[in-house]
Amino acid sequence: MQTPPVALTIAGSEATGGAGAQADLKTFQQHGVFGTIALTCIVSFDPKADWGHRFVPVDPQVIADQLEVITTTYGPELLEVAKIGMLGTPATIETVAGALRERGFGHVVLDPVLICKGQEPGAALDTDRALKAQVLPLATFVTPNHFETMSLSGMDTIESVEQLTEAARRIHQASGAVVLAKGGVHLPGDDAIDVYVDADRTEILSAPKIGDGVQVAGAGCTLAAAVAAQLALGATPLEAARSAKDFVTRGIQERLASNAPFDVVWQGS
Ligand code: PXL
Repeated sequence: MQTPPVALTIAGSEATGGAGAQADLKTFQQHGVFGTIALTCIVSFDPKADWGHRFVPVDPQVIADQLEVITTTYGPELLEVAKIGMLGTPATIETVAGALRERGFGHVVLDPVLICKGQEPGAALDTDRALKAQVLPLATFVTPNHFETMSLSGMDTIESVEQLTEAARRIHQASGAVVLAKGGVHLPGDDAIDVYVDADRTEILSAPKIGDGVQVAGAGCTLAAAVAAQLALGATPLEAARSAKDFVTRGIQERLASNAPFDVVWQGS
């Protein structure tokens, strides 16, 4: 009998396997964590239209059903980490927030995917607002990218490590969650900088930028899933952040090329 920790991802399918629930599940498996998925939506890039997102939400009742059976199958002694990826609609957010309030999790790792190309801008704004109001307060660990960090902190520009740090502190103060704000390729310099903030400390995580401006899909999903997996294995939040940064850096170094205009992270190294 195996007794690995179990983790849940509440995320969308990205058919090509680069991002979303597919990246999460592969990341969990690579860490020796047993993965479960409550699927929120199905994204199919459109190769005939610039690889834009074709987006189909899963019926909220079907999302509630998946969460019901997962949390009934695995009690809190086995499953205490939930990772949240793309939710996509206000109705989905309502359903997921309700389920999270009903069945508490020790750790809720939120990758606050704010904008999905191919969605109506009006709908996306509603979705952003609902995510901030209903899901962010339930998160214990949040991993915003550069754009999401500006949106969640209310800062108009983030062009330096100091500004990224200030933004991460603001998000921590407003939400209470541990924050890992990702500068990625958006800050100047040779390094990809992420800023970690919890109640006691601020830490700058740094790794050399990889490739020559190459776009890599799935890095954000993989990072948050690796944080979730490490927490499930008993790491502290700071240990989880450091380890996840290393994991995603390796995954980007060993990425796959494809016919899409972006490469994809390889979790299997
Ligand atoms: O990387 C963000 C993301 C998350 N989840 C799904 C996606 C994407 C980006 O394409 O398709 C399902």
